[in-house]
Amino acid sequence: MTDIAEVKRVVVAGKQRMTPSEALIETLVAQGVRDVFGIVGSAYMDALDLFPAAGIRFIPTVHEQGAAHMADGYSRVSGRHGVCIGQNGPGITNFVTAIAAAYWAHSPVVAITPETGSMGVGLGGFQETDQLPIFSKITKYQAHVNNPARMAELTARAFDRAILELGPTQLNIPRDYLYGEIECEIPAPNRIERGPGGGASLDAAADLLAQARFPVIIAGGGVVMSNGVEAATALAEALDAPVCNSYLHNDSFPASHRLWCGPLGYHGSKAAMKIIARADVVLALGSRLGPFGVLPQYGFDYWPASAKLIQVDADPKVLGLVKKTAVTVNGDAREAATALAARLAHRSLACTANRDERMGIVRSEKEAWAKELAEWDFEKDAWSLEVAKGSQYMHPRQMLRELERAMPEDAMVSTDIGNICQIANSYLKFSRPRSMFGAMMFGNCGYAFPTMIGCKAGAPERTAIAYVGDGAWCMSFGEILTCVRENIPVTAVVFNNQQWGAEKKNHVDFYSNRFLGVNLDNPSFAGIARAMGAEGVTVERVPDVAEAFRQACKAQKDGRTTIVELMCTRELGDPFRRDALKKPARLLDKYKKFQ
Ligand SMILES: Cc1ncc(C[n+]2csc(CCOP(=O)(O)OP(=O)(O)O)c2C)c(N)n1
Ligand SMILES: [Mg+2]
Repeated sequence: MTDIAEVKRVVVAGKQRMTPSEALIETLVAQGVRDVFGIVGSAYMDALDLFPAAGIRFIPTVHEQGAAHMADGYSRVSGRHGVCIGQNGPGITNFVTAIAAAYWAHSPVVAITPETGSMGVGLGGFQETDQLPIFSKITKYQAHVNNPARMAELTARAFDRAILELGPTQLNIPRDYLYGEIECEIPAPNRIERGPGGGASLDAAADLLAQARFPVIIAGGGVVMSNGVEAATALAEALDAPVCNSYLHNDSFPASHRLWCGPLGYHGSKAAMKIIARADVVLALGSRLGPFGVLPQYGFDYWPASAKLIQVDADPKVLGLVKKTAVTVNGDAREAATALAARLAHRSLACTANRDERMGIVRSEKEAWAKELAEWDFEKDAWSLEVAKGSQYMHPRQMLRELERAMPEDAMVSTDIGNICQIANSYLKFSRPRSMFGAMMFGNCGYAFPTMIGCKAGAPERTAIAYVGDGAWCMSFGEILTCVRENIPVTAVVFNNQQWGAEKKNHVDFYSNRFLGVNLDNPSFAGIARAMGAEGVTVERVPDVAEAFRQACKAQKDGRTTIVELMCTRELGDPFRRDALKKPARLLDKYKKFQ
């Protein structure tokens, strides 16, 4: 067996005769691909055969959805492409949910999708489906290899476009086109440098910031993706402007910094919300200001509607899309932050006059929120009080605080979609970028665990942690086998409240506790983990959480994956979709009682 680490990754130079499989693999090498996630299939076996000799590791997964999520996590942590591949037809349709998730996470994932052979298309042979329309709305670019001679060209373009357009792309290959002989040259990667944005818009943005009396910065995902945290920090310091993280980007500005306020959005920081509510100028740096991330929270509509908004983003299509802007800058977040700081360096700033007062507000709001969280032990609504009464299990907030206390410095944390995972948003603080991997706006249950396996594959030296609710866990725990078989150790923290809690909360709030399909009768998840070759521990008491979590994280150093099953009460925090649900109205007699 070839030792991949020993392989010299040199791409063949100049025009050469080769097979299309060889052209595909050589182009992957040219693009810097080291790992590919997938499930084996006859459709691409001719290319797969060459992976080891090319120095590419094939990481077999349990499910293709897992493979594509892993590619997403891998790309988010490394800033490089994540790549997945599968069998034509069902292997490829299994990618769909995860590619949609990667789309909304802006991840440069390349889905390689072998397709029915060109001579069989339309005949309804085996495993046939039209694979381009399926991905047309969830990819930034679709390359279809319409002739084997174009294999290298189109492969390279799929990789280039994923970086250029900040999102997944598809490389669709009729399976018979991997065979034969072609003559081609392997293209070098075409990386296009991004600039800071237009000079006039940067001037206008600098003018607004210089005149601002209470400037506030929102650091978005673009700050992370552009490696722009230092530049954002320098700009914030130049203005002494408080900085909020955009929703689920808690790693876009260091929590240890005096100007950090915490995340906006669902179960975010009240301090961040109260501070931004005072802004007269908001600089959204590398953020599309997605509508779900700026909704009122805690009964408080914090968005400063009369403030002047400067929005900076690398994608021009998101500028001014959701919130009314005063100035838009189409640029890279890091470059734009640097350009703005340079423009402000020798100017007098209106906000210098009230600096001490502003800093006092930032300090006191942060202290107040920290105190509120420290004293917020459990949910206080009638239903939560009732179900938690007499339960021997843990209040989620107390448990989340313990996890926060024991969080390793180098942690990467992914969060799933669920009530407890969202409450965790208040308790996740990071000092470095590429540390938080929320399920983002596609919001699919089952995201966090496979994504974190991909993160660990991309950054094996860091501690990998997935937060997952018990419902979502059952969608994804199969990938424990990937951790074990492939020696990719991860810690999964499973919040076992025996329910699809986030949806149950809607039954409580809107449907008079008419529960349907939300209660879960669970097996022992720790036991399942052990049966699958991982470690499994169950924790029922708050004082035991931190130690179990620490041990599980430490075990990664010995290559061991641990599932920490935390037994929680059935209490529930604020609902997800208060914005989208209504009290039921029934017009037909037979349904009248369902009000
Ligand atoms: C794939 C998918 N199916 C269904 C949903 C709807 N949904 C959102 S949250 C949720 C409940 C999550 O339950 P669990 O994972 O146990 O976490 P909890 O809310 O109990 O903390 C469901 C079913 C979804 N977001 N994604
Ligand atoms: Mg649950």
